[in-house]
Amino acid sequence: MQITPDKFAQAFEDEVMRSFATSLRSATPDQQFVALANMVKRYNAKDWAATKQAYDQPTRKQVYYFSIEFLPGRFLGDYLLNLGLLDTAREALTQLGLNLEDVLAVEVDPGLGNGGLGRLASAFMDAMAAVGMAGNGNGLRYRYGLFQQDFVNGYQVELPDDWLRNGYVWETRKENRAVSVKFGGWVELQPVRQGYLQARYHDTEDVLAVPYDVPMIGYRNGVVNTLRLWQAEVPTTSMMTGTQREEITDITRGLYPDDSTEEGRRLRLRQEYFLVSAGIQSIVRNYRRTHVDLFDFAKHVAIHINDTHPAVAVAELMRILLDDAHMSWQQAWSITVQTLSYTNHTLLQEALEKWSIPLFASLLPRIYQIIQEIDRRFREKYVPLRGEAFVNRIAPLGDGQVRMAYLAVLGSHAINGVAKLHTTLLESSVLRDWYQLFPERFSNQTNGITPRRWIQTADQPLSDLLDQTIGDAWRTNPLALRSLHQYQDDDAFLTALNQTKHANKQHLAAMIQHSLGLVVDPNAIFDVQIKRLHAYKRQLLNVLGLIDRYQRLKAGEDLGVKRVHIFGAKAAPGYYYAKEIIKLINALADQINHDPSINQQLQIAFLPNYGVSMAEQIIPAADVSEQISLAGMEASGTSNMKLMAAGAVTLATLDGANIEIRDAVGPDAIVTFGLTADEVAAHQRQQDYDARALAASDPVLTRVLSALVDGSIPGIESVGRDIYDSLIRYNDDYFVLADFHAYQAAQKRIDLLYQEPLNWARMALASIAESGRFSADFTVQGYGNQIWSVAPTHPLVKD
Ligand code: 26Q
Repeated sequence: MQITPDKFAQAFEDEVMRSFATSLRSATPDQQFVALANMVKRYNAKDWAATKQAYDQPTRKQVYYFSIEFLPGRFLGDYLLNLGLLDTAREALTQLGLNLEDVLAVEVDPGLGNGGLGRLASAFMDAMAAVGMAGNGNGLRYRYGLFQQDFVNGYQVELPDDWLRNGYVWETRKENRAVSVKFGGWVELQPVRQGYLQARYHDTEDVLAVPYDVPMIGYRNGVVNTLRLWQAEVPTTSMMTGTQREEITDITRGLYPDDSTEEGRRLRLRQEYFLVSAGIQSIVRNYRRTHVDLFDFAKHVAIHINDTHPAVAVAELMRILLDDAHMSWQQAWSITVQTLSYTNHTLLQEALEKWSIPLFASLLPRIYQIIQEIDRRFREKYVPLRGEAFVNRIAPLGDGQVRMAYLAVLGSHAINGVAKLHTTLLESSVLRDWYQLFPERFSNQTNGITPRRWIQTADQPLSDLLDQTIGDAWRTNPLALRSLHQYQDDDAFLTALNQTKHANKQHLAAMIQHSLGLVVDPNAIFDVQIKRLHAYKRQLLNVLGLIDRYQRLKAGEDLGVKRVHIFGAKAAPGYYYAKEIIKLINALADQINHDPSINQQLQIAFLPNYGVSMAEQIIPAADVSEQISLAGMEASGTSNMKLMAAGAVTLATLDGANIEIRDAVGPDAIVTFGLTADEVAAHQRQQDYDARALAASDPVLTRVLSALVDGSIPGIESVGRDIYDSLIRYNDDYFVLADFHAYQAAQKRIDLLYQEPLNWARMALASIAESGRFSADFTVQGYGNQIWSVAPTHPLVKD
C-alpha cells in the first residue's frame, strides 16, 4: 500500500465520522480502533478476493490446517505491518495527537487456545500467507476463550473470557457456506447392488455449522489467506426446545483447558467431530465446484491434523468418500491416507487421546463402524506379518477404546514431531511400533515463530537498531540477521544493543508498576519464565532457586547483581498442584518484595493473565530466558525461540528445541545445565533416584526445603506441605532436586556474565543473529516440501 501519512490521517478522520458520526476529537479509543480496522479491511478487500479467486484454479493445491486451538493475538498491528502501513499509521496518528500503540491495545486478544499448540497454529497461518501457500485454517469459534486469570490472596481465580462482548471486527459470518453435522442416531446398511452397501442415517441430531472467516494477510505480498472458525447453531427449521437447543450451542461454548479429567469429555468429542465434519464437508463441497469427481482429491488437497484432537478426520473423510461419493474401500482409503498428515505434540503416553467405545459409538455410530472396518483390515493385513501381540498393541481399537493417535498414524501418509529430540524420542518410544511399520512416514519439522509479530511489531527499538546496522533485508528473510555477527567486537553496536534492551525494560517496568504496584529497577537482570504452569516445565526449580537466593542474601552474602524474576503462567482450573505452585510463587513474591533488606537485590513479579498480548510486552524486555523443563518432557517449546530472537540469553536444559538453539548460537552464547533425556530415562528405568536421601545429605537443599514447611514464608501452610511432600514423600517425579545445584550454578554463571555488559551483549547478539532459522516461514516450507507437496509462491531461501 502506498499512501502518505497526511492522506492516511485524513482518511482516518473521515472514517471515524462515517462509522460513528462523531469527530475524531470526541471519538472513544474503541471507536478509533474500529475506524482503523475498517480502513484496513477496505485496503485488504481486493487482495482477499483475488487470492480466493486464484485458489479456485483447479490445480492449485490447498492446505487445510485443522486445529482445535488458535491463538492469533491482536491483528491490527500485524495487518498494518503486512500491508506496509505500520510506519505510515504511526506517523499519521502522531500528527493527530494520538499514539498508535494505545489504539492497538484496545483490540481483544482471542484466547481460543491454551498455549504452545494453539499459538503454533496461528504462527503457521501467518507464515503460510507470508510465503504464499494456499493455507486455510479450520478451527472453532468458541463463545468463551481460555479463562481470564486473576490472583486473589495469591491464588488463581478464573473469570469467563467474554471476548465477543463488543463484537469481533475481523470476522465475516458466511451463512451461505453453512453445513450440517450429524450426531447420534443409527445406521442402516442397504444393499443396493452386488457387494455394495449404502449407508443411511436415521434419527440423527443435526447441528448447523456456520463459518466465520478471518483474513490472514501475507507480508507485503498481496496474499490473503483465510482462517475459518466454525460455530454450532440450531438449524433454522428445527422445532427443538430449550435444553436440546442448549446442547447444540454448547458445542462451541468454550475452550477446554488442557488437563480436563473424564467428566465433560463427551462434549469434547462433540467439539472434535463438529470441527472435523464441518471442515471436511466444506472442503469437499468447495472442491466439487471445480472438479467433476473426487478421484484426484489428494493431488489438490492436503489436510493436516494438529495433534490428535482432529484425528477423527481419518474416518470422516472415509465416510464422505464411501457414503456420499460411493467409492470402493480401497479407493477411499488410498485417497484418505494420501490427503492426511499428522503432527504429534507430546511424548506422554498417558496424554494420547483415547475414547471409550460405548461413548464413541453412541455419539458417532457411522464413524465408529468405519473405524471398526479400518481396524479389521489393519489386523487382517498385519497379524500374519507381525504377530498378534504387536498388532494388539497399536491397532486403532483396543482395551475397549478408540485410540486416536494410532488412528491418526494409520490414516496419514506423514507423521512428524516438533523438534529433533522429540522426533527421535517419538520414533524410539511412544510411536516405536509404528516407526517399525512405516519408517518412511516419519519426519521432523522443528517448530517456528513469526519474527514479524515478535520483532517487527513488538520490538520497535530493536527493529530500528537492526535497520540502522544491517539494513532491512532481515524483515523479509530473517537469515539476514546473521550479518550481525560482524559486529560482535563493535563496542558501539554492543552498547547500542544494551541500550535498546534497557529502553524495553523501562517500558516493562512501567507495566509491572501499573499491574502490580511494584517498582522494579531496569538495571536489574530481568529473568523471564513465561509458559503454562505444568509440573514438567518446573517453575518450581526457579522458585527453589529463589528461596536459596533469598536465604543467602538474608545471611549477608553479596551476589553481585540485582535480579527481577518475572513469571507469567496460567494453570488449568482442575490442576490442583499447578495452582499450589502459583500460590507459592505469589507468597514468596509477597515476602521478598516487602523485605526492605532484600528488595533492592531481588524481586519477583508474577503478572496475572499471561497471554499473547502480554508476551509482546515481556519478551522484548527479557535478559534471561528460562527453559528449564525436565529433559525429555517438552516436545519443543516456542517461547524459547521468541526470547532468543529478542536477544535474551537462554538458560536451558537439553530438552526440546533448546538443543537446536544451543547448536545455533554455540555453547558460549547459551547457559545449559542438568540431566540429559538419556540420564533421566536411565534413572526411571533403574528406579535409583532417591529424592529424600539426596535432600537429607545436602545442607543447602535441606535449608531450602525447610522454608516450605517451617513457617518462614507466610501464607503457604498447606501448599508448602503439599509441595514438600511431592518432592520428598512422592520422590520428585520431575527431578527438581536432582537438577537443583546445576541450576543454581548456571544462574551463578549468568550473574557473572551479566556483570560484563559488552560480553553479555555479545551473547545477545549471537542469539538474535541465529534466531532466523526458527522462523515459521521455514517451518511451513518444510511441511510444504516433505508433507503437503505444495510449493510457496514467495519462497524464502535458506542460505
Ligand atoms: C486434551 C484433552 C482434553 C482437553 C484438552 C486437551 C489438550 C489441550 C491442549 C491437550 C493438549 C493441549 C496443548 C498442548 C500443547 O500446547 N503442546 C505444546 O505444543 C507446542 C507446539 O508444538 C510445543 O512447543 C510444546 O512443547 C508442547 O507442550
